[in-house]
Parts: sequence; structure tokens; C-alpha cells
Amino acid sequence: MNIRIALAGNPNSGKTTLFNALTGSNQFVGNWPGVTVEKKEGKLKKHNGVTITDLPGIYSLSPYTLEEVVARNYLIGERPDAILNIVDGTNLERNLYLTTQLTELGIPVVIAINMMDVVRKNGDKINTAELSRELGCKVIEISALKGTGVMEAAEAAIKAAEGTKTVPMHTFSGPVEHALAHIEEVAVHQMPEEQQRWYAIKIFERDEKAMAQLKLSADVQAHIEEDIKAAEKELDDDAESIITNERYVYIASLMKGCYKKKNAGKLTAS
Ligand code: BGO
Repeated sequence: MNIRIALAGNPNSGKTTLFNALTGSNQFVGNWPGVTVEKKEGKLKKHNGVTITDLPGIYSLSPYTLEEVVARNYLIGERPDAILNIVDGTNLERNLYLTTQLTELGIPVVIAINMMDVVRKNGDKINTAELSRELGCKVIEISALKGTGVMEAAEAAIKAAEGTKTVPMHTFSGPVEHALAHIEEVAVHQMPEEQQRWYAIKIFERDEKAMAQLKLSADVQAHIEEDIKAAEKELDDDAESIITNERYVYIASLMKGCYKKKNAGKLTAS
């Protein structure tokens, strides 16, 4: 048995600290194929059949930086058995942007909210049960620095790997969903079902890498372009910005229900 867990998260979220806590000295360092970005893998402590792959720190799965391309190619091409998404609890709103994209890949996702020692010290509160319900995946509080919750998070990822794929809970606005439904119908039906939504969203965004991978005919491309243009006209923005903005609106609503800042709204003397 070999279970492959990918560790994904923003830069500075504590990914290296968590990777070291999970694997100890049992690490192998190399490069990602064809690029000089460092690749680290390791066996989970006390679980020889579980390999943890440390992905480069990224803010999103758009293909604009080398790190994003490396992380994306691995998640799409190699398809790990589960993703352990490390999230900086002191920067929850920004970190959830990547999370919303990871939940669309058709891979089981477990969220480890890190820096909980700082969150607690600040007196802030994260409603993890609600966040878990809203995002459709298990959420575990950890402190990678202090070592609390880290094995629990890894074990949750193992369990998730053996269970069902995470299903994205978020839906975009009517015009976008209308276009996505058409795209799913004409352009991505040859892909495994759990990956269809991811590809449909990427195609809506006119993501060149995803379009090249699907080898769409000129006919299909023209048909899809009409759907995208209709949504752009209705929402008065370009497709990529529409998706980005709607993600931020969704995350803001998640934050409202799941996050309480101790001193929110209070004026500070300065
Ligand atoms: C420095 N709690 C706290 N309080 N800090 C944490 C935790 C946690 O749970 N997890 C990580 N950190 P990386 P990426 C540092 O290096 O693992 C800290 O980029 C410093 N360094 O110790 O490197 C961690 O791999 C000087 O902090 O993240 C590190 O994702 C002063 O978060 C930082 C203060 O962790 C980033 C901190 C010289």
C-alpha cells in the first residue's frame, strides 16, 4: 500500500514546518521535472506506506508563476490520493482563495488551519465545524510550530484518501453556471466526472494550458466562446475577473459565518 498525500498552501503558511514535523529526517530532496524548483518528498512518521509530497508555496492555481505550474501539473497529472491544504489561520481570508480552487479538483481535501497558537493568543475564533460544512471537507486546527494536531491532520488525510472525493460546494452566479453547464456538455465529457467542473471553470477562464490539454476542435471552441461572451456581457466584466471576483465574494461570506476577530470594530489608541 502506498498512499500519496500532497501538501499544498500559500507561501509562509508554515508548510515547511509542517512537512518537517510530519516526516522528520525521512526526506528526499530533488527538483521538479524540467525546472529548478525544489521538490521534497518524505515518508510520514510511523506510516511507511504514506508519502508526503511538498508542493511549492502558491496563492492560486492560475498558471502564471513557475510554482503554480509545477503545483498544478502535479495535482492534475499525478493526482495524489489526497491534498492536505495548510491554511494560515491568522490570514484566513487570503488563504481560502487557494482552498476554493483545490476543492474543485476532484481529489479528497483536508484542511489544516495552522498558527492556531497565534489565533488563540489573539483571542480570535474560527468556527471549524461551520467551515468544514461550508467547504465540504474536514478541517483540523494545528500548530505546526508546537506540533499540536499535526498527526491528526495527516491521519485525516489518509482517511480522506481512502474515502470519497471532495465535491465543491460553491456555485457561481447564474450566467456563469449557465456557461459552465454548456462547457461541461460539449467540451469536457471525455474527462473523469470528478474533474469535469475544474476543466469547465478553466475553459471559461480561457486558460490556455487547459484548452491545449483538451484539444478542442475549432467548432467546439467557437461554440464555447459564444457562451463565455454572453456571460461577460451580462456581468460586464472579463471571464477571468468574473471568476476571481465571485470567489472573493464567496470567501467573504464564509468569513462572516466562520471567523470572529476579538477586537473587530474597536478603535485602537495610537
Ligand atoms: C519563521 N505557529 C507559529 N507561531 N508560527 C509558525 C507556525 C505555527 O503553528 N507554523 C509555522 N510558523 P514556514 P512556508 C520566523 O521562520 O514553515 C512560523 O513558507 C523567523 N525566521 O516558524 O517557513 C515558522 O514553508 C523569525 O517563522 O512556511 C516560520 O509555508 C521570526 O511561520 C514562519 C519569526 O513558516 C513560516 C518567525 C527567521
